[in-house]
Parts: sequence; structure tokens; C-alpha cells
Amino acid sequence: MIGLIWQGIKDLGLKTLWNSLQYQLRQRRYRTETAAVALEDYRRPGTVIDMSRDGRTVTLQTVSGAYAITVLAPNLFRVRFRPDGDFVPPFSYAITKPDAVWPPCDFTVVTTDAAVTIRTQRLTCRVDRESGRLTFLDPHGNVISEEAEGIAFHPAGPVVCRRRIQPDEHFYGLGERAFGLDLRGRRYETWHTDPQTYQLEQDPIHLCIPVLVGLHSQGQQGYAILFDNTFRGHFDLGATDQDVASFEAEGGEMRYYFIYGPTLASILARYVELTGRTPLPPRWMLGYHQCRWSYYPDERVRKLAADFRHTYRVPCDAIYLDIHYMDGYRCFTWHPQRFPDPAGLIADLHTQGFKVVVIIDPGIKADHRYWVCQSGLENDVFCKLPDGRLLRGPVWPGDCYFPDFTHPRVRTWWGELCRSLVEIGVDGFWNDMNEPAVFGPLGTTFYDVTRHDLDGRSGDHREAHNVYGMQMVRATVEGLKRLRPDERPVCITRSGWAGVQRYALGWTGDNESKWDSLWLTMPMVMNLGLCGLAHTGPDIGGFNGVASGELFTRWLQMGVFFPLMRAHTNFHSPDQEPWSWGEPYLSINRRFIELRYRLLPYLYTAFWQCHQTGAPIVRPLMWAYQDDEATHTLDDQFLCGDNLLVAPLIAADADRRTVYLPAGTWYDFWSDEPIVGPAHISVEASLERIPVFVRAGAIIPMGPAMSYVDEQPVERLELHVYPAAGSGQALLYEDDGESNAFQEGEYRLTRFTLIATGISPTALEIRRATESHYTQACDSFEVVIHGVHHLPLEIVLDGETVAPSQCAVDSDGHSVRLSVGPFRCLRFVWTE
Ligand code: MIG
Repeated sequence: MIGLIWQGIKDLGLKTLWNSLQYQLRQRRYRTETAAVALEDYRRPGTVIDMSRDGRTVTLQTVSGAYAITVLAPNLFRVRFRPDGDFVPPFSYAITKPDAVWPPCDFTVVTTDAAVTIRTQRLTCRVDRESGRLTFLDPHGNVISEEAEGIAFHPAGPVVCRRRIQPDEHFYGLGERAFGLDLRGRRYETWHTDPQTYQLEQDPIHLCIPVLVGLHSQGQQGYAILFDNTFRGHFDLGATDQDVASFEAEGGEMRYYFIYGPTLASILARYVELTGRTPLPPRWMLGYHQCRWSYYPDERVRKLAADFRHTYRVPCDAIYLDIHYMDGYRCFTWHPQRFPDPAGLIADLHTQGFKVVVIIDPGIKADHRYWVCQSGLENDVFCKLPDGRLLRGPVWPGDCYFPDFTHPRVRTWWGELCRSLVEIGVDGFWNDMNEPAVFGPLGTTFYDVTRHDLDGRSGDHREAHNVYGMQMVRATVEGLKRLRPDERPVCITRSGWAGVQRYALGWTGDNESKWDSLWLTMPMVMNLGLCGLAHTGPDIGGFNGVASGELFTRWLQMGVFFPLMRAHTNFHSPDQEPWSWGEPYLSINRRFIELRYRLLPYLYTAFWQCHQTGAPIVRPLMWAYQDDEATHTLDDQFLCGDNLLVAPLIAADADRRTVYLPAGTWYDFWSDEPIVGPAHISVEASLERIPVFVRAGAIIPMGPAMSYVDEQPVERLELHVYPAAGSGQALLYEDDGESNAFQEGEYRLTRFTLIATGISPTALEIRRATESHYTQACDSFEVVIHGVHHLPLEIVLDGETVAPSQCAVDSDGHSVRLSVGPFRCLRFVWTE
């Protein structure tokens, strides 16, 4: 305790510590008392007494209110219940697609004495007339999800929906959670919180998303519920009552969207149609990124760049500047001694091929001589208390005012502030502390009574808290789009909400340099992906604490396959750079970062697929093997894109682990050995290896092992072919990697079809078809066929015979390669 206080005084100074104490005392006083809510006092909709249909919406009057059930798509219904029955069009920060924009969707409404049944081709909602409870059924009449006691509401504001848990049901989603993949059996809060360091099973943490995914009936049934209510709430997934899953909020409307799959892919496709798609990031975002709290002064940053480019020759695309670059932690300023010439520094980093990302927090120092504070006061942008005084709370700069990002005018003001950094050359923004966090022990945030505009609807912090961070990154990104319309904006966020994926990518906050924290990254990133936030990654090596060389290397190996690959560490921790532990770690780390770069064509294609369809880049195995129950709780391995299965080492001193391979044939990425699943196998993995398997039938496009930004367009692509019996498909997406020209057709999509007689095939054919046009697309290929040991007897390239001697057997003896131009059909024969 004394140590903590001493650390606090050292880090923050006495004054801020004192302010923080006072703030917390006031926070108690200002906490809104939600009236003692006894379960008996809840009311239920009651019997259905009347039904009417208007366009897409069926309205059901009940004894104590009304339902409005809206059919938006064959597998997407919205359910609202209001005691006052007054259904104004719903306002939602999560949803991007207005009702009127959904294509027409046929449905029937059948009313009997027992029920009102609303039916599309894919989904049925049955409302029991006597109880007023809802059941969702598939077209065959099987229950997908049914209400237990159903919806209830309290006159003081709270709303709840209680649903029956199916016997073999698993639950996923809910945003960033410090738990395993399957969330069943526990209660979770939706109220973003800065835990400073999160431990396993700590809840809530930085980024909650009110999306619950359910899977049951041996994987035959899959659905998702988006609880579209931003108030502080809970999801109780069988903790209080083991057969009941409930979601509740302290206020607001009972409104949820029900999406039927049954596949996870169809759920996500619909979900991103509703809440927005992940934009395609600039390609440098996929490179290796280096961060710490903080690299300063400028000479330290220059040395870091030189270490990457010259001393250690490790590829890297981006360097991050944490809070010490600012002048007294004042946002949009530079420390005059530490960074006297930021534009010059950034220009130099740019010439060396680095991008620069800077941190920006929401708190604006309450300093009336500071231009941002002055401008904020003049423009009336800061959050206020009910008596009209400004909200003041201590963060890094000392006492701060906080912009109300739920006001459109304030968002525009903020977006314009970004100009100062954009003009200096900053490439990306890193928005931290936006839960929002105010200094103090766990959970300190704005007072409940703080007023917010809520886009003209006006309300208090209980309703605005969960969207504050999302509206902050929205302000940042909308500003960047105005300032640099031809570039893809980059914003990294710590907090968010349903729909935040359309503005920002996320990182998984303040983890620890520990093995269980390494493991935890997997279920965390997978569950985030199932909530539509696919572009995420952890602080590689762990944020708090001291990483060993082994821990860092293992984490980095896993990070190769994560959407964001960034090393970061705490102010109090030693450096965590690829060379920080000397050899053998440096060489291994370098090789794995190079592997990341070689995989960029494959990863970039996975990002494009994500942008198109909502399919996350990192996926739980059940994504592709939903009817294999062994995958339903599997959270120490994952799929990366369509064709790679990754099983990281998650313990100290381990050089072997068990890996589950689902049905089909898998090639060991390192040895090309084919293995037939389903099987649990034991895999050797010394520090030089991470177990990776390639799905048979795949083609993995790979490029050179070099940083993207400091090189010319890729001159030659390797196409790694993994034969299987039958035919397989693979994609390759290419564009300039930075502009928005792809939206005007400046891209090339290649579809490969692979047809082979089996593993070690006697004959194999690759067809290549391209769509659209990108002038710099790569037209020179090195085709590498894995798992074959001999030169083919015959090669036919677009109808012409090629001498087999043009091929070479690789030195390892289990792959054969051939260089070709832009072929349409390439055929190999090994025996007659
Ligand atoms: O109070 O900016 O999660 O990544 O290095 C801590 C300093 C504030 C928390 C972030 C972390 C960042 C740190 N920040």
C-alpha cells in the first residue's frame, strides 16, 4: 500500500493524487441511486390483446405495454417492448443501416387462439398469447432460442430479458472478456472499466460489446442477440440460475436484434450489415509495430529506428509515441525539449520507411493558457454536471475537462484538432483512456449524473458511458477523413461498443507479462471477432511486469498470426524489443517477424474478406467446423484466415504440445508432413517453432520477407500449393495498400482453383482467374507444390508443354517449384 502511494506520488505528483482522492469521494456522492429494485416489483408484458401489422413491423398490444417486432431480413428480427407502447424510430449508436434501406422481405403473420406467429423463409418468431413470451424457431420448427420468464421491466427504469439455456448451449461474444472462449456459467457486466492491469476472470474490463452468440444442438443451431441498450447492464449466462441466460440494463428500452445463422459465418455477415463493416486498413498496419510507454526523447526514437534498420535488421513498419511526447500531457502539443522538431523527426522516420502513431487521451488539461482548453471553453465542448459546472477529473495532465463526444458539434471540433498532428506528419492515432477512465482505484469514471448530449436526445453518463469511447474514435476518424480524404484513416482504440469496428481497430489493453495472459489473448481476440471487432491484437510480451526472452518469443510467434502485431510495455518495465534478450531470441524473433512479412499477401486477403463479409481474421476452429463439438470450447489454438491452423506454446520451458486437428488433411507447415484429422496429436515445438498446419487444398500466397513501406511493389509472389484429393479454392486480393482507389475498382482479386488426385498427387491443376484491374498487381509467380518429392513428368502451361527440367526439387526434398508468368491454367503430371 505504502509502495503504491509512493509510486503514485512519483508518477503523478501529490496534487493529482489529492485531486484523485477528492474525485472519488465526490463520485460516491454523485452516484445515481437506482431505486432498490426488488424482483417482485418487475412487471411483465402480460397477455397479448391486439395485433396489427404495418409494413415490416408487427405491433402486439399486451396488458402492460406493447411489442414491436420488425422483420429486417429473413434471418434478422428486431424486438422492442415499451410499457408506453410509443414506438418512435429507435436511435442507436450501434446500428448503421436504417430500416428503410433493408430490401423488402416477405413474411407471414398467422394468428391463432394460442399464438401470433411471424414467419420468414429462415426464421419464425412465435408469441404465446397468454404469457406474452417469445420463441424463435428454425424453418423445421426446432427451437433456436426461447424466453424463460421473458421480458420484464421496472417502473424505476431497469429492463431485463430472461431466456432458457439449451442443454448443450455454449455462449460467446460480449466483447473483450478475461475468460475462456465459452462464457457460459458466469455473470458479466457491461460497463467499460480501466482495470490498470487485468487478471484472469476480472470483469468488466476496457471494451464491452452487448452481443451474445449462442451455439447448441451439436452445433446445428447458432444465433446472435445484439442487446441494443447502452445503459450499465449485465449478461448472466447461467450464473444465478443455471438454466437461464439473461441480459439486463439499468434503464432505456428493451430492444434487441435477433440474428439466426445457423452458421457463424452467416451470423457475422448479417451482423456487419447491421452495424457496419471493418474498413480495409492500409497495408502498413499489417506489419510489425513497436511501442513502449514511452520512447523519448527524439534521439531515443531515432536510435530505435536505427536499431531496426541497421543494428539488428528486423523489419518494422510503425513506431508509437506514448504520452511523454506531449508537453505536460497536453493533447495536441509536443514537449519542447524532448521533441523540439517533431515534423523533422517524422520526416526522417518516413524516409526510413516507418509510420508514426501517437497517443491521444480524451482528457484536456484544465489549464486556461493552453490553446485546446481555451478553444474547448470557447466552443462549449466539455461535459457538465447538472448544475451547469464543468466536470473536472484528474488524469495524466492533472485536472482535466472532457469533451462530450456524444455531441456532433464536439466531434467536429475534435476532428479539426487532429489537423495539427496530421500536418506534422503523424500517420495514425491511438485513443487511450476512453472507457472513459479517471484516476482512482478500479472503475473510476465520470460521475453518473454527468450530462451528455447523446446526439440531441440529452441524458446522463449512465447512458453515455458505454458509447463515449466509440464516439471519441468516431470523432477522430471522421476528422481524419476530412483532413486526408485520399487515405485510409488509422485509429486504435482501447474502448468501444457494438459497431466500433467501422471506425477503429482495438488492442486488448493492459495485460500482463505472464503465460496465462498470453493464452488469454486467444479467447479474447476470438470473442471480439465474433462481436464484429476483428482487427485487434495484444501487447506482445505483456504490458505490466517483466517478460522473459522465452515469453516474448512465444508471444511474438503467436502474434505473427494476429491482425495487429504490436509489442508494447509499461513505463516501469524494461524494453521489449525483438533484440532485448540477445541470442538466440533475436535471430528467432527476426525470423518470425520476417515470416509475418512473407505472409502479408495471405493476411491482407484475409483482411479484405473480413471487410467484405465480417469473417474475422483470427477465428475459433468452430468457425469452419461448427458440427465438431470438440471445437466448441477449444481456446488454445485458432484459425488464421481460411487455411492456417495455429497452436501456440503457452507454458514456460515447453517444447511440445497437444494439437487438435479437425476432419480433413493438414500439412505440417514446417515439415510438409500430411496428417489426417480429426486427431489429437502431440507436436514438437522447440523455441524455433510454433505449431502451424495448412489445410490440404489450400494455396497460400506469400511475398518477400521485407517491410512493406520501404520497398517497391512486390515483384514476385510465391504460391504455396498444398494438394488434396478433389478441388479447392483460394483467394488473393491486391491493391495499392494505401489509397481508396480500390473503391473505384483499382484492385485485383484472383480466384485460384486447385484440382488434384490427392496428397502426393499423380496429377494437379491450378486455374487462375482474375477480377477487376490493378496496374501494379504482381504477374510473376513461383509455384511451390508441397508434399511432392519428385520432378513432374509433364507440365502444361496454358496449353503449351514446358520442360520438366524447368522445375526444381527444394533442398528439403518435399516440395517442387516452378517460376511462371500470369498463367490461366497450369497442369502437372507425375505418373501416367
Ligand atoms: O494510465 O499512456 O493501456 O497502453 O501505455 C495508463 C500510458 C495510460 C494505458 C494504456 C497503455 C499506455 C498507458 N496508458
